Amino acid sequence: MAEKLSISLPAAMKWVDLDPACSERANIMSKLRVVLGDQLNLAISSLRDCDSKHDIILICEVKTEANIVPHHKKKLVLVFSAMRHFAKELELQGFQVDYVEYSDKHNHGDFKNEILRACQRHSTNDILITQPSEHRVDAIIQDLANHSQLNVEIRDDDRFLCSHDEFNQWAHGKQSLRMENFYRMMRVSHDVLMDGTDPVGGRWNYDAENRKTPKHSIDIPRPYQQTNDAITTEVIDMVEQEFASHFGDLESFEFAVTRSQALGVLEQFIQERLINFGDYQDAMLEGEPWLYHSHISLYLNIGLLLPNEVIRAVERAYYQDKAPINAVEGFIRQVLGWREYIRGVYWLSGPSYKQLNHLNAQNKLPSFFWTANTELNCLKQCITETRQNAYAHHIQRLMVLGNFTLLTGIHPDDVNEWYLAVYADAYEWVELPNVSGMVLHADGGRLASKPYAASGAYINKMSNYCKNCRYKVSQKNGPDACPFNYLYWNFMIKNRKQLENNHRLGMSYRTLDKMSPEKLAMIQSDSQTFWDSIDT
Ligand code: FAD
Ligand code: DLZ
Ligand code: SF4
Repeated sequence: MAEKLSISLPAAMKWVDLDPACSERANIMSKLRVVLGDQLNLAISSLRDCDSKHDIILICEVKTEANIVPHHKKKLVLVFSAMRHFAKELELQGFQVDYVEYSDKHNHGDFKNEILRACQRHSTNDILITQPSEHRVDAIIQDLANHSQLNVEIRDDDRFLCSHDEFNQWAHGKQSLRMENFYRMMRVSHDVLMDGTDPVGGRWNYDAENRKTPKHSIDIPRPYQQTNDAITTEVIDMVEQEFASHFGDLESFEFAVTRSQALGVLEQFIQERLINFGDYQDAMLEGEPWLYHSHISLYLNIGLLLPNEVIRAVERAYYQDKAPINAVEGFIRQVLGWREYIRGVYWLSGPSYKQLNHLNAQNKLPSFFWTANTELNCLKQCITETRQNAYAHHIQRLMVLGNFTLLTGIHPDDVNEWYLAVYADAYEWVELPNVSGMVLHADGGRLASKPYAASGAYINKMSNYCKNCRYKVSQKNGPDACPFNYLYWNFMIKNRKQLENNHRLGMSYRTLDKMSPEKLAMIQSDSQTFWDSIDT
């Protein structure tokens, strides 16, 4: 038996019984249905046909997942509390749940050994699981399936609308994968916002109307809040004790932790924010982290909400005249388009995507990304809000934080680690393509046709951050100039070889070519002086 079982069991743990006769008995007896911390939905494929009399549902809190990066404390509370609430809900539905808590003294702290230990506890060799959402955990489950005498059934992850096969079929033979084309295909195949074969309203995309500059006077509703129950309070205490050194503040934990609460977040978004979602989608306002965004990614990504119900609810709101087409289409494009597309690219690209570094970025992440101790007000605001809320909206992540890491050439490993740690919605399948593809251009343009590099003018246009900044956004060079201004041109100079043939950057290179040698020298020396002042 030891020969066949290439997975190593802890010394104290002996495999109970792997002879075929017993396997057969186990088949009749019970299946171990493993539910991971991001699969918290009764409709998940691993729970389909669950036999409440015989089958055991295993949910386990493990060290490896909690410590793979210094996850934000609020993210840990969200995941553990949602897992515990989901286990309770399953029990109320009459299922048998085996829940392993983080501090259980028998807990081995990783999926493989906890699944094996549970098989032993329940005398079964039959395991059933929905495919994990990321390569690392998928490999652990494949390892169990390939190298042992266990019967492991891995079912498709039905928390998404586009299966791996469908995405691969769409991508097959395409030179470049463009989200807009994928999105239109999804609109048609799922019949979302369609008027026969035409898009509702006559246009596929209303993005041009979604770039309003914020005004101070806009009245922003409060985000969803709930009062923590005993389960969440216990988890908060546990996280405070066990993860004291992790990133982020734990004060005012107000996230939803059950499906019904998450549905409440969605409902509140549709009633109060959707109407303005489109107009202010790209806006950034000091002291207003939540704006008119939906704040549902953290629930979609752990299974408390499913994409189809979100899309249909928002589509319904349009037909009930609750929101205009630019808001509804803009929102649906994010969930039906971007989210599914990003996940498709992640799986199509395989684990090696993580190693890509097309622009050969080698710098270390500045330490102020963890402390918010910087004089660049836009970065200070976005990092402070990230520390407080485990949340920043898309433009903050892309055009402030991401833009800075792109312009200063931070190594993709450092940037990916930071994004995976600090946001409550961060899982590798969604974080990695957004960071390495969308922000850092590390994939050479597979995901985005050009790097989202921008000078201070963009940040000034879309936010009010520059008003309270010690730097002057209107100045291009010198000690008081906005660093984004010279860093932008320095980036274009440094990466000329890789970028100058990109037709979307043609205008920038033509402008660069008109600059005097003195101006170019100033850009480079300001950038060097700035970088030398940064603590990494
Ligand atoms: P809204 O603005 O209300 O948008 C609605 C929904 O659309 C989101 O809930 C989300 O599910 C989906 N969505 C929108 N844009 C994207 C996108 N680019 N990729 C995938 N889904 C999208 N999103 C994550 O869920 N997890 C991450 O780890 C993550 N990391 C990111 C890192 C970077 C550098 C960037 C630029 C974006 C990242 N995003 C990530 C995408 C996006 O920023 C968040 O989904 C969004 O800010 C979540 O807030 P919200 O729910 O209020 O979104
Ligand atoms: C994010 C997370 C954390 C922090 N902890 C756990 C855990 O203890 N147990 C668990 O099943 N899942 C956890 N998760 C979510 C997993 O990271 C996620 O399910 C996998 O990464 C999917 O591949
Ligand atoms: Fe950011 Fe530059 Fe504006 Fe300061 S001036 S907030 S550094 S964009």
